[in-house]
Amino acid sequence: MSENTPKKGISRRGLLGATAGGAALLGGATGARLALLGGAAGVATAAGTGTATAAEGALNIAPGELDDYYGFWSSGQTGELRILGFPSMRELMRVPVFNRCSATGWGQTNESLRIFEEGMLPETKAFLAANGKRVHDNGDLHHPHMSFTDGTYDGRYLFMNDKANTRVARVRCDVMKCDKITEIPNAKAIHGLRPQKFPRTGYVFANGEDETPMVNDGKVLDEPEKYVNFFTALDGDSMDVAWQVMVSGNLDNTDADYQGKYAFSTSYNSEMGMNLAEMTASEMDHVVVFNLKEIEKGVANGDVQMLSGVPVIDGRKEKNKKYTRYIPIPNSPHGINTAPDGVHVVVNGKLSPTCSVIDVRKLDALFEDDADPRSCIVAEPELGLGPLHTAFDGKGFAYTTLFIDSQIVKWDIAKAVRAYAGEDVDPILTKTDVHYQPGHNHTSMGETKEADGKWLVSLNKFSKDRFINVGPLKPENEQILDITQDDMPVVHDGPTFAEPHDVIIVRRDIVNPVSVWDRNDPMWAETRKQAEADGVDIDDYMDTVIRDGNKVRVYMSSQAPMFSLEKFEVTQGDEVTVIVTNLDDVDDLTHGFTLNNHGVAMEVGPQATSSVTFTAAKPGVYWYYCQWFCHALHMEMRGRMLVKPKAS
Ligand code: K7E
Ligand code: CUA
Repeated sequence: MSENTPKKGISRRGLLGATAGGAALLGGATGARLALLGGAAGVATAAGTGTATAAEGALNIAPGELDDYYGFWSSGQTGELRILGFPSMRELMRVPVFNRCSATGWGQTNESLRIFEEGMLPETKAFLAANGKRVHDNGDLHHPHMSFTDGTYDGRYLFMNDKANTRVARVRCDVMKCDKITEIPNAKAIHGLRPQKFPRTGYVFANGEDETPMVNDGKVLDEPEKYVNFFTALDGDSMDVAWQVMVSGNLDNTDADYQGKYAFSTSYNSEMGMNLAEMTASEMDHVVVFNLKEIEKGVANGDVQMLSGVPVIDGRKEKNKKYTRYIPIPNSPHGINTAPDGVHVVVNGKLSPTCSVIDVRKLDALFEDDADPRSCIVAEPELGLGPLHTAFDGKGFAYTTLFIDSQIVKWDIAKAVRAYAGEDVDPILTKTDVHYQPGHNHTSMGETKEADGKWLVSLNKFSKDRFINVGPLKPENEQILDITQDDMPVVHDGPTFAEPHDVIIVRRDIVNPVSVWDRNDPMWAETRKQAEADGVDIDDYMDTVIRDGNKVRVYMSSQAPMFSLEKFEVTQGDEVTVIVTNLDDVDDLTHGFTLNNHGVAMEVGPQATSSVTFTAAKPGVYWYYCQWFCHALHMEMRGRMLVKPKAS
């Protein structure tokens, strides 16, 4: 890997600017091949960081003014969802999903544990128990996407994947909290995720990235022919797995059409290789096209095998051709993006300098016998080095990230189609340098039929010298480009912590969260049942301690600046559950419950109920306090738990 290390005295910035240096980032033979493939396309043509113009006004949201868009950001290995105001890039909220959150108690409160455990596979429960845990406290959240109705966002839900622990989660947009986490059986490492766009979501499509032996019982390692992979369709309303399709090759990213007929997934390892050399061996990989109507028929007719309780269609290459088609695509394709025109689907070549454009109107014919598997490709423009993801402006232009060139390239879809048909036209309009190594990009409303062509955000994996140094671990850099201008200048840098993969930019009128919880919210329905059994009304003032064997349930309410209980007593060894209802019904009046030296803390939003359970193992007096600044007497909002020593 020595060629990847910049020599002393050569600036990182300068090295990355050069095509060969950029290619070397990928390392070894792959990098060398990229450099060869790149040719002239590798030469940067753009002006650098643009000088801000008209966009400056729109970007500069004055104090007290509101953004035009919600940005829903993934956070990669941090495992949470982030909400930013866009285009100001002000971080508004972090929504814990696959992670353990110290502030809110996510992963610790009974309400959140229930959500984690409801959708968990039995073998995972057993594995966690063997490790003294109830939930995984990490996740790798790559792709947040909103539910659709009729081809555009409908403001109901956000769906997101966990690559680390093979899960799909849902966040309710009314309260911006996670309400479902489904662990996907059979598949391993859910990566690509997209909702069905039409007629509605409907299905949430989720790709399995890591192949495993068909019977994964620890007896097979080096027999690649026994490895399979799974494409999963969840029901977005119930979050149950509706069906799966067994496929050949691995699956990377996915998208759906605007007709409700097809979904598509890229595969960078059609070879089913187990190491880097094997995975990148062939020049052509593929996109798998899933025929939704045929798959639904197959499931209804029982043309499935049941695996872990899920109906699984065999859609492997050369099998039942009615369910899937494999379109050869050069070389290890990564992102796949459906254009707002409802017709074109762009497949990003990654190790190939090209994007392949599918015309969805040609997909029906693709499923006829003996159809040329590439007959649906209508363009394949050479864009530059390392195309990863493409965004759209709704005006016929596409914007592709070039990872190795560190650029966004703007190109004309119609011209690319004409060039592919033999006409002498250049589809490339302009290239803008970004800093550095962009992965995903996204345009305002760009993955819907309401793409508005105003802004593009480029999610850059490296920030290098762009900010003052914070040590060996650098922030990433998210840049905004003004795509209303022909030269699409960079108008904003936004450093960010690990590791936003993807983002959606949603018009703010579509998203309408509440400010105060509804007392009948299902989030604490189970807690309510227990309270009813205990004869406690959790909607009212409460200061009741129920003893039930060695279980103690402490019911209290909070109203700024007081808990209803200034003290309570338990005995060493008791299993204690503290249930708190926040009776304040004012905007922005969140309380918390933190118990000193017990690792216990939870958020209790206005009109919410939260509960937490722990074992009182240490005799003594322990103060609990409110950790959300709620009142001038917030510091005084505290009380004592007495743990009496066990009589021995
Ligand atoms: Cu990072 Cu969408 Cu997981 Cu591309 S993915 S860069
Ligand atoms: Cu209640 Cu601070």
